[in-house]
Amino acid sequence: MKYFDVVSIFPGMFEAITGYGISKRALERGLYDLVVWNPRDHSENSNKSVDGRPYGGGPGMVMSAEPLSRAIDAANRRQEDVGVKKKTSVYLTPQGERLDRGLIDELEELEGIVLLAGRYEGVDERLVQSKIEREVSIGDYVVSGGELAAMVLIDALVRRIPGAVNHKESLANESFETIFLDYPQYTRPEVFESHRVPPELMSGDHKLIDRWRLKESIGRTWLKRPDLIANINLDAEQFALLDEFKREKGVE
Ligand code: 6GU
Repeated sequence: MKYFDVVSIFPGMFEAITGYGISKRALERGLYDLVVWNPRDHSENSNKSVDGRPYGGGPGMVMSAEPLSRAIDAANRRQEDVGVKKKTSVYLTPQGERLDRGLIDELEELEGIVLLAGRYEGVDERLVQSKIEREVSIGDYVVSGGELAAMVLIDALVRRIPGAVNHKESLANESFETIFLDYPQYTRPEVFESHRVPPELMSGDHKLIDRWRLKESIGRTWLKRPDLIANINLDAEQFALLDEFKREKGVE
């Protein structure tokens, strides 16, 4: 069981993961739990405000430390109540460490994560200093709040929980869970706009199919992600498959 507690002023956004697909089914199967804490419920002023104008001036608003602090405390308390031993607190921000497979590997070791999804120009720095252990970004671009980033992180972790993904093989086979990109997929019909399904896939010869798929995986990685290939030491078989791919495609 994994425990996610998210602090966000838009709890409804998380229905995107609790309400659909693999992450919905994993929740129903009791493989993880997700609670969203709204700082607005922890605001003590009459307008239930959760933000203020930035000291020093400038555009936009800043999320106030106090309601966020109380919401994070409630989130941490619930993690304690359910008996979470290894946990961390993550603030989703473009200033954070880039999310990649290595970071997902690290976070996978934990039983609980408290996630803070910021909005506006950010959150009061004193709150980050006092309540946040790590800062994480999903890439070098800006989205309008931490919610989407938090959901990316949660989904990437949930699909690694044993039992979350139906086909046992599909996890380990996926791009980035292996070193190469995925091979191309085809389904009916056999001919679409005069393009046939590759004959290897229609052969029924599973050794031939596996070899073709590995060749396509290596070839596509070389074509689409030369940066990844540069960091892989191809063995003799892989090198030969890449060579075959290049010759077939008439490249290089
Ligand atoms: Cl974590 N938050 C926001 N608002 N934008 C981002 C991001 C996070 N990571 C990349 N862009």
